[in-house]
Amino acid sequence: MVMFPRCIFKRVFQQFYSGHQETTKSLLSGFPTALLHGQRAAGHRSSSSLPSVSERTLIAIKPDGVQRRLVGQIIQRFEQRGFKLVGLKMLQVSEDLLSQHYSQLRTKPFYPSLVHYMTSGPVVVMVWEGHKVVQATRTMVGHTNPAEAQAGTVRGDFSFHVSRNVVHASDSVDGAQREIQLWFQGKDLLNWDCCDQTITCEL
Ligand code: DAT
Ligand code: MG
Repeated sequence: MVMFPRCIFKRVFQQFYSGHQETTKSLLSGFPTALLHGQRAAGHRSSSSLPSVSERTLIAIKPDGVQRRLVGQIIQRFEQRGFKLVGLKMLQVSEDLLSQHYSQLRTKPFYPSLVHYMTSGPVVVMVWEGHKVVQATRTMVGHTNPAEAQAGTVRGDFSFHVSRNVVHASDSVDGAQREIQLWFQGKDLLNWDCCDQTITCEL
């Protein structure tokens, strides 16, 4: 059975009862084509008028996640949830970048070992976009200490010690903005339209 998003049904009913059968027909026939070509259905607002879905966050797969070949599984979780990947790169982090990233932790006793761990191998750093993405990805990542992280979270499923907790996720919208600017240049982030944009939420 072909599934149509609620917004299409709503418009079809409105058009049908107001006697615009031609428009109704074109709405229905146009839907699969629009889907295939990654366009929004007729009458939908453009992404520039959708501030509620434009939130972004920084997620990094730490060296233990990369070494343990967990990159694919971790990315899959965020894709599957419906978030949009707008930036991705792999790099060996410098101590300088890391000290800016973790500036609030510099005085902590574990800071030297955190730096050692984070600079021990490549990391995969990403920017994800979507509605309430900061809060949702924090929940998906789980408690800082994997011993307390729930099963089903990334840390709860893939790790057991706070010193090797596999992923980083920004903890606030402001923090996310700061971290994204630290790790990415604006030109490295892509604005693109997901073909499922009208399927995954009503805007
Ligand atoms: P989170 O990564 O959940 O945002 P955080 O910002 O408080 O947590 O700490 C950053 C990282 O520092 C964390 O992911 C792992 C490390 N860390 C935190 N507390 C630690 C501790 N008590 N011992 C060792 N490493 C710790
Ligand atoms: Mg943090």
